[in-house]
Amino acid sequence: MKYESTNNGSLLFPLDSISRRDFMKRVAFVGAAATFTLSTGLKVFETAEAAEKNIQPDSWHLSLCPYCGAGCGLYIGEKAGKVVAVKGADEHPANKGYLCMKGLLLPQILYFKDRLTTPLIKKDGKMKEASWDEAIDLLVSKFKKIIQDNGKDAVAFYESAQLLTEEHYVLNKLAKGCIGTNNVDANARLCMASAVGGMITSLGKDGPPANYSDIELADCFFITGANMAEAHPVLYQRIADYKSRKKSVIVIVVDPRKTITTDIADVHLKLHCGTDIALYNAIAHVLFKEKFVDEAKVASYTNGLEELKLHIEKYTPEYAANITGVKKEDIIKTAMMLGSARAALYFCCMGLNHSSVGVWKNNAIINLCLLTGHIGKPGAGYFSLTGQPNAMGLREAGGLSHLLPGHRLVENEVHRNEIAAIWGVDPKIIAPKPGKNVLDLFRAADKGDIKGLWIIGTNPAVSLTDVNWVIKVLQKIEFLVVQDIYYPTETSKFAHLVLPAAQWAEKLGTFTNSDRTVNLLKAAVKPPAGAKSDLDIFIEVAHKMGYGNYFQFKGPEDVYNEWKRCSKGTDVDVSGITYARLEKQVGIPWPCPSEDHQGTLRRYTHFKFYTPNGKANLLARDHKEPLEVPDSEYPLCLNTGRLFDHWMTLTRTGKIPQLINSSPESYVEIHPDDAQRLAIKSGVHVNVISRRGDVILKAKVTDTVTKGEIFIPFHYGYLYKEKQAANLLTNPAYDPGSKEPEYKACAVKIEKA
Ligand SMILES: Nc1nc2c(c(=O)[nH]1)N[C@H]1C(S)=C(S)[C@@H](COP(=O)(O)OP(=O)(O)OC[C@H]3O[C@@H](n4cnc5c(=O)[nH]c(N)nc54)[C@H](O)[C@@H]3O)O[C@H]1N2
Ligand SMILES: Nc1nc2c(c(=O)[nH]1)N[C@H]1C(S)=C(S)[C@@H](COP(=O)(O)OP(=O)(O)OC[C@H]3O[C@@H](n4cnc5c(=O)[nH]c(N)nc54)[C@H](O)[C@@H]3O)O[C@H]1N2
Ligand code: SF4
Ligand SMILES: [Mo]
Repeated sequence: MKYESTNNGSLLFPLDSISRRDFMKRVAFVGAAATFTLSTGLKVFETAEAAEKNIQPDSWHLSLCPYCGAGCGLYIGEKAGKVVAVKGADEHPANKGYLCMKGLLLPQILYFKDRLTTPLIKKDGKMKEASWDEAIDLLVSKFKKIIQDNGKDAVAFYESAQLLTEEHYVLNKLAKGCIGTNNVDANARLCMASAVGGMITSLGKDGPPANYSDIELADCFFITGANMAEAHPVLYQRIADYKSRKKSVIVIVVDPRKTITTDIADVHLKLHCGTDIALYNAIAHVLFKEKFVDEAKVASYTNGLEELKLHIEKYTPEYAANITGVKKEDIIKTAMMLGSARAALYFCCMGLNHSSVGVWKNNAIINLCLLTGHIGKPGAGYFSLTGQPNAMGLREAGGLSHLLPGHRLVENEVHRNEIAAIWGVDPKIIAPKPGKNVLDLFRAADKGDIKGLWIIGTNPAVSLTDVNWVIKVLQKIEFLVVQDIYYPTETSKFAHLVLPAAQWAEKLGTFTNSDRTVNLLKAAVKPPAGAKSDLDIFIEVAHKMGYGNYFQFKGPEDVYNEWKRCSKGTDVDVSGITYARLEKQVGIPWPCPSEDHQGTLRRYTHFKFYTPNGKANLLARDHKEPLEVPDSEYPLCLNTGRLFDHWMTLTRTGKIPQLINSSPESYVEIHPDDAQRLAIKSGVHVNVISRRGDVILKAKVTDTVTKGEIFIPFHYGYLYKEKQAANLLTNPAYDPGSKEPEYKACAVKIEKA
């Protein structure tokens, strides 16, 4: 058995040269640090049972992976009503047949023992099985009573970017267009909100300019706040493969940690947590100074060139080096690389967004694209990586508390009228004020102002900041509904009503992945008896609430067709994308205004932006420290993030031995100097304490982190083990523009456990 080791130390599995059984055995031994390339030929992965009994699928259904926003195309192998295998779709433009381990092991998630198959109602403190009629009647009567006694805004919905676009659309129509509350927010607030804020303020509209096909056309990659090797492995593998084929390709990675992604970097800018703006401003400073900015040309498509030039005068490489801890020579070198690149792609993710200056960080990056002309041309552009599989579709369909479908705003009267006309409702029903973002929603529930909360497809008792407080609030809510695929989760344990949902492979609908590509997900099998699709649940509730007239949908395609009408003429026009087309063609990127249109790979090719004068905005942003910085009592800065084999709060991947075994418990990365000061050795358990809570974790002494900074993966909730959740420590403070929490910086101390 021969392994190929790439220049980044990750493993390439020449799968066609090993047997399937060998591969399965091997998977069990591979740690979190490995990424995989499955060479074309054998990309099938079966359930253990199917492999054991050599079961061949009866049919293959073209669909999509339900995990990260890379949006890998795959086929679901079905036999006798069960999913027995998946294989990568060679023809899908995102992954060209490759899947990471999470995708390959998908069949197992359908058949865990804790799959919900009946609604549950809490009676006398105990969960009791209930019929669907009982469950929906309870939900409807409780919500109606709360609204009657306390007003429409006493109820709220907290949904998930892992739902289908059709589901977002229907839920938002019910809340905003029928009940009349804008209190619908989503976990996308914890994720993409700052990137969206950055794109809107700089370019005029949400949605990244570039496309995955730009990867193989770029000659420089600027990857910042993104650990692509672990969080978007298939896209990372594309970059790594391309770089190994084309030696002149340059990779620059900006991250406070050394990661698997930094392994392929020509330059790793190991900045202090939260100091990006100083770094990007200094790069801009050098770009001007070294005459890489064609000022006349840039002025022709931007506003604010002179102001920006003046603003960044003080951001000399020396000045920024002091703030960021990055050597001034490296800042200059990076600027020279970007300035001389023909085409650079700027991949950005949560290292930018999880910050109290998240919007500004994205503005400062987009400034660099605009100054260098790296936008609107092959191989170039700002590229906000989508975290969850359908965070794009969620925003398209209006799934945040300030949005309406088609990237419209609740505050805008014209937008409200346009949507009310399509919904067939009185425009006055749609409230003109944005609803509450998720953290404020929990604050309002804490005060007793929100009394009915319906949580769908998200696990805030692990994933929100300051989860001690979140759990207190969950316990206090008068009527809490949780709609999930398993029971229990850390959140559903506090519910008064639990609704069992169908999941991936059991329901039909669309997702939009990172590069604006709309994909169709197939229902390859029926949900377990007793579970219903989120869409069917929303529609049933709408009917029972008395809004049946507005929800006369025969199925997901009907819903999609109504959503399509909302998109017509907007920047996110999907009116040319139909289910019939998506059956034949894997993925079409919007805008796609007509059925003979092939979709838009690249935006802004004419350097016309969605601002009043059509020019993009160069925005002068200043460095600001995180809202909680280390001090003498809490001397360390906590950074949190992801591991390759683990998905979010582990409700799915945590039950798959091949995945969870790579890191079965949480840990904390501590720099050797800090460890020495605290007399801590690798392997011992330590107590990490913030102003809000504490965790007890195994120490990993390593120079992947910088002195004064520590790292904890965020995946583990209390069902795994008490006192492991990184969010027991984090600060529930947010960016004032995007309201996205500062997950990646708060002050902590470490004591021996
Ligand atoms: N395996 C796996 N993949 C996933 C997910 C998962 O749970 N597991 N979740 C998906 C989701 S929802 C998301 S949002 C994405 C997230 O994908 P990523 O954003 O790539 O993942 P993170 O590990 O959260 O953060 C990325 C990096 O940001 C760095 N960082 C921290 N602070 C700063 C800073 O101030 N500046 C800069 N420049 N960098 C900083 C961290 O050290 C970390 O390495 O992943 C998606 N893919
Ligand atoms: N400290 C720290 N905290 C973080 C982050 C971080 O980097 N650091 N990252 C943040 C980010 S970017 C994100 S996106 C959030 C994610 O946090 P969550 O939204 O809590 O993530 P998941 O664990 O994926 O939750 C999805 C839930 O939906 C269920 N589910 C799956 N499929 C379906 C379905 O089809 N229907 C229904 N109804 N339910 C379904 C799953 O079982 C699970 O309970 O975490 C945030 N929290
Ligand atoms: S890279 Fe993302 S979308 Fe692709 S298989 Fe892995 S988790 Fe799924
Ligand atoms: Mo996310």
